[in-house]
Amino acid sequence: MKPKQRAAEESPVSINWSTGLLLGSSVQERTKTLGQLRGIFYDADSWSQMDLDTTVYCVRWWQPVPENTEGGLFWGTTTIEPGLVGDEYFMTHGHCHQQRNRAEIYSTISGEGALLLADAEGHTSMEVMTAGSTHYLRGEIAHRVANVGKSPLVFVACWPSDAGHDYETIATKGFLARLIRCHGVPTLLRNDANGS
Ligand code: PAN
Ligand code: ZN
Repeated sequence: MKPKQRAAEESPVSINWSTGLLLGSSVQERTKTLGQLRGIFYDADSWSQMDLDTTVYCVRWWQPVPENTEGGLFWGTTTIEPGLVGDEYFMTHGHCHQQRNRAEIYSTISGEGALLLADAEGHTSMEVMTAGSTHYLRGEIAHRVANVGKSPLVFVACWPSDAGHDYETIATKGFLARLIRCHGVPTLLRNDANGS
């Protein structure tokens, strides 16, 4: 008898809830270095003087169904290292979903962070991320996460497999505010405000 072929969604994947580590042969991994985040941080001078091979964050994710499958789900863990570029915290690139009606849920495993959310006009708000905090990201909202603590920030995410990632829109019509360390405190500062 022929052994039963395993569908992708049947290959075992496990998560360590203490560390957020996602394990399994089908788990994919993507690391983003400072060099790959050119143009994302406000203080380009400070950015250019840093070691551009420094890892800012790593995403490990599971795609149990092919990308763009309607009705499917993806699941991933993001780990953002602590650090600053000038006064701006290490953060993810940020994106909105190609399909603007595809929402997402984030839940924090460990660390201290800030979830930055921007509407279509770029108006930006912030939600505090701390162990256990769970966040519903409406489909049309651009999102990025900053690590404002001294240890890695780890969070899990679940999003529809046909959401798609749009990294272009935020480059032109993105977040109107950035998260900076001001007197040691994470502070949301409008891009057109003075000083950082
Ligand atoms: C997350 C993000 C992850 C990395 O899984 O993709 O945190 O951020 P960037 O994609 O902005 O580099 C998610 O929001 N998925 O939709
Ligand atoms: Zn997303």
